[in-house]
Amino acid sequence: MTAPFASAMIGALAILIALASPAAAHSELRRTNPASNAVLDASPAEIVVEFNERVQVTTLRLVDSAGRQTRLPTTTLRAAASIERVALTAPLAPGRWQIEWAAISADGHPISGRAFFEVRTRQ
Ligand SMILES: [Cu+2]
Repeated sequence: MTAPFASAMIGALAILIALASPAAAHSELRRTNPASNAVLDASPAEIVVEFNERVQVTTLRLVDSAGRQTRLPTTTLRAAASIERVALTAPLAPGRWQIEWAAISADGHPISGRAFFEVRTRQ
């Protein structure tokens, strides 16, 4: 094999490998707080979504069991960060809650997800 041919082969291989794994470039959710499926004895003080790299969170909201939505202010839209943390100004009522989030991945793609948790009624 000649040297130019060998380097052309390596180049073609690199392109094939890059094409084979486009989804690997998406940013990924690391955790939420409260964690998905958490059952809490009291309202959380804050809502946190954390990613494996810097993203821009475009939507962050809480949905109660009746479907009422509360939009939370995000700070990573202007300066991308791996963590979005929003302190709650009022305690959450007992019941089932959902965290809905959407973000622009570091590679420019939209990503979104949801996490469910429950605040238990005090005994
Ligand atoms: Cu992507």
